[in-house]
Amino acid sequence: MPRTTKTSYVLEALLSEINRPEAQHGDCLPSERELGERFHVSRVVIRGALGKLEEEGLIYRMQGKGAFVSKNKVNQNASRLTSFTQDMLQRNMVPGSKIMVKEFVPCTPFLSSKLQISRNEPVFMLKRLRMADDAPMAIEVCYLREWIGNRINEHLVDGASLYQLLAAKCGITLKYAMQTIEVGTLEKSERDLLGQNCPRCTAIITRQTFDVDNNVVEFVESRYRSDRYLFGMLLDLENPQAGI
Ligand code: 16G
Repeated sequence: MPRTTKTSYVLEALLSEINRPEAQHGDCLPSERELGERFHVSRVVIRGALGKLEEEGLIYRMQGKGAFVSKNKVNQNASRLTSFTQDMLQRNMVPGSKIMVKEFVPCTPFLSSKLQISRNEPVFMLKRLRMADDAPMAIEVCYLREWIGNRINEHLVDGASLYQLLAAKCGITLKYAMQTIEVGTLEKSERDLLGQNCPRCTAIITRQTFDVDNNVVEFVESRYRSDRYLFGMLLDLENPQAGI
């Protein structure tokens, strides 16, 4: 078999491995020697195939450490109010979610101030693992008012969109949100959910979302995989006439 044919054969095989939904950014590929043995080809052929994958941005190499899967980060527009489902669909990714917990919990002083409700009112808590193309992306813990929880509880199944249910079952029209983004670290239990190869560093986002009548609808605290996300925003000059 000519060398170019062997290279294409190895390339195709590696591509299908990299494109598997389970393959994550940062996964280490086997060494050149191991790949050579697996495909029964020389190291020159393996290097040729790895070189092409690197050119395409599908892997990256680190001196002395090997080759790693590169999956582009999701660039989330942090200035627009969208749902996770919308975000993923816009990127041609399949949104998914797995419900970890959904239950009514007592209100705390913190939640009463975030949801702007009395401390006597129980709160509906929804904890979900959010996925894109079956790969874990974030853990979201969402708090909603009791009446909202009562209306949506039975419709909340894995994969359902909360924002769609808020509109369809509660007649809620969302208007704006106040969001914070900070850097934090994941606990072991969170890494167990997000994947063992997930970096310990995480982006913690809180969101307080309001409806058209300025009522708080949800308070959410999410932990996003720092190797899969970056947050972009459009900045306007404070006073365009005056310049900087
Ligand atoms: C986003 C929102 C979250 C909201 C969820 C609804 C951030 C930081 N958070 O993940 O507040 O609850 O979308 O998504 O963007 P869904 O409609 O797909 O369930």
